[in-house]
Amino acid sequence: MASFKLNNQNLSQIAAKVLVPQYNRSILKTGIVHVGIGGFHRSHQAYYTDQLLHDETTKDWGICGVALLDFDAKIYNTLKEQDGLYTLIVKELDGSLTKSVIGSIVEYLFAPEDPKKVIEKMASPEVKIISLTITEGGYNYDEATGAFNFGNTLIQQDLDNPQAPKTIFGYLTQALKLRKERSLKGCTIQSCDNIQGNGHVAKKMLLSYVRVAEPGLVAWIEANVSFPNAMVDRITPATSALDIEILKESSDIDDAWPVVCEPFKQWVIEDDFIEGRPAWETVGAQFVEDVVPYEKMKLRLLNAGHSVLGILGALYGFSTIDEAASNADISSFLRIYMGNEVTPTLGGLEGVNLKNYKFSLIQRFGNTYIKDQIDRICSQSSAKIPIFILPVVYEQLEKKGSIDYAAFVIAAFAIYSVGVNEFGTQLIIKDAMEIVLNEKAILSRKNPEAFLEIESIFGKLKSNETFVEAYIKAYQNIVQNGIEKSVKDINSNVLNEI
Ligand code: CS2
Repeated sequence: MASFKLNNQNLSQIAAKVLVPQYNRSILKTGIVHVGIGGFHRSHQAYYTDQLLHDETTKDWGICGVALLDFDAKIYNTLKEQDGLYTLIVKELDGSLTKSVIGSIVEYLFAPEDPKKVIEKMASPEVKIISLTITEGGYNYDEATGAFNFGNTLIQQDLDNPQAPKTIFGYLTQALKLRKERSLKGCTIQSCDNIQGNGHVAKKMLLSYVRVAEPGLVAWIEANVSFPNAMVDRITPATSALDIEILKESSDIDDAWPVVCEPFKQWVIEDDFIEGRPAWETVGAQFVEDVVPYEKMKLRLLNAGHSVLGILGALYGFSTIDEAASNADISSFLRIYMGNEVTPTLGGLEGVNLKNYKFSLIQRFGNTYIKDQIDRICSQSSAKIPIFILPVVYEQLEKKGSIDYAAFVIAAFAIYSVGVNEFGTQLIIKDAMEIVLNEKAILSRKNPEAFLEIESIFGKLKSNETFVEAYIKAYQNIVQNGIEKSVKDINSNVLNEI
């Protein structure tokens, strides 16, 4: 049977097999501009919003998706050809697929094609929220100092050429400037990235830029723009050609870029939306006063857990996260890391059963249907490690707690960054710091400490004797005895904690 290309016109045929939006998309106002319309936005915020739009009274919260980078042309073109529609495929724990067509993205813009249009959209009075998934590295701060990185050539270009920006900071500055000049209201800038205090970081970085680019705008932003913190969560691997094929075969939908994800989802948000917000709590989001404990829990357990599985898994020669999670030694390593090194840094979490949370993570990582790619997890580790792993190291060093497992992961990452594992498998280093990582990794073969000299990742860690000692021990153990034996060794003296 022929398949139907996913677009408005074919929705009624598609509805015979898959749930489609039950609301009138053509009358929605665009209340949200979202920058970064990758898989995660489409499995998370756009999904929650779609659920909400099924409530007939809600018409103000359509989303305009902005593709910011040249690299994003493909997703822009796909959304354009499909009238903003895409299929969300939830891979349930029993392997069944729950599919639905999501309709909350009602407009889409490609910034490199028409920067002015994006600036105007962000400044539009009906837009109340500009939300972001621009990745951890997109916030442009120096890990070691916490300061905005003016050395970035794109930032310099935005300062020289403000009307045709390339970075999110250039866009936001121009849009907020228009709002001020036109005596319009402010808006909320809502980060949806995996960063501790993501709202605070977004605010601090934007203001650092504005202080140089448009100093007259600083006070207006402080008074008229809010930056809520949030914890976001839903594992969303890269879509494979097989996912596209299966969708076509099983549901007759020809979708060039469906999104696949796990059933679990969580969104904990600080209720600080200066011009109002969708009632996302009616579709499962939690609004709380203080997001910090939730963020810490998620970044230090889930995201760090992913990095542990990804980096060790790559050295073992695995290609998906579930393969790494089902290896008994890696799994013990992860449990001990979570129990002995992360948990002591989490403090109390009212209303959250931490033990259950950790157990549920082990189950989520082990979901054999998700096939989350180790390459995806290891990509951009230079931005992830300082957020997911190093804060735990600093706190543990301070209170003289264990750091051996974290040091082992860093040593494994130094070995990973050579680009090939001990079995001869090529490892993909997809990272903004790829060249430095690789150079230092090669130097580390003679002198393992060389890797810790990358100050923008490791700050002053190279002068901490306790850490360096544990790191060198782990490095030498891996190189001399191989990854499998060295993971067994480090696990051998410790109870299988969680
Ligand atoms: C992952 C995240 O990028 C990573 O390393 O840990 O993408 C993770 O899958 C999401 O944060 C899940 O919410």
